[in-house]
Amino acid sequence: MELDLFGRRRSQAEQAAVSAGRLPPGQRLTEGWPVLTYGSIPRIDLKSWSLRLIGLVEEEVSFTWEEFNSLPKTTVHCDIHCVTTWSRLDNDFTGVPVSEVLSRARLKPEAKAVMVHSYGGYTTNLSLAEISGPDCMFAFNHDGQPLTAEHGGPLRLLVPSLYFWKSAKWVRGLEFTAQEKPGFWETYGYHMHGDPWKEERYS
Ligand SMILES: Nc1nc2c(c(=O)[nH]1)N[C@H]1C(S)=C(S)[C@@H](COP(=O)(O)O)O[C@H]1N2
Ligand SMILES: [Mo]
Repeated sequence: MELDLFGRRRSQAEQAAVSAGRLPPGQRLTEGWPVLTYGSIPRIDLKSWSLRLIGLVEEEVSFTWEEFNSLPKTTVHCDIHCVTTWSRLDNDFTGVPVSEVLSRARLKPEAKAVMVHSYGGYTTNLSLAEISGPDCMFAFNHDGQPLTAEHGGPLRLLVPSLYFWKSAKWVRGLEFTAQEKPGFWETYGYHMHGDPWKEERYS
């Protein structure tokens, strides 16, 4: 039986995840799927739902729910890591790649960063390079089922390479900016970047 950094025993599954190089430092495997939300779940009406691209764009872009659903979709298989130390392996998220959405906007050349806005007021910041990653998507489905409201349905952002607070639930828009400004948790000391393999938890 192996011990983790804190002298706790690891389960066989957790030890296998460590050996496979899939459990970042300081993380534990979780069963199920915890819900982490600051505040309450926003009420969202699909008839008035939109996803908007604003800020440093030549023209603002807005998708209705029907328009958004007609975009090309893909599935990403990934592990997710919450800064509160739980990790969940082998998730299948289905949705629209961020690259598909960005290709429908004309960004100004000064655009280098993104503030992600959610229904309910949550925000989080990312560099444009980070959110353009090939595994980043706007997800509707998890493991073949529509995302429940508590997990961000009808639509959430997925940025699997960073701590999960960057994967904004109930996403409603991307605001392009020249400089990266701190979002909600980043204002309270969470790291601006948030790479779990570098343990970029707080700054
Ligand atoms: N809109 C919104 N998105 C959010 C949050 C939130 O409070 N509001 N919490 C973040 C945090 S800290 C985590 S770990 C994940 C949790 O997603 P889950 O509840 O589906 O596990 O959502 C992230 N996205
Ligand atoms: Mo989190």
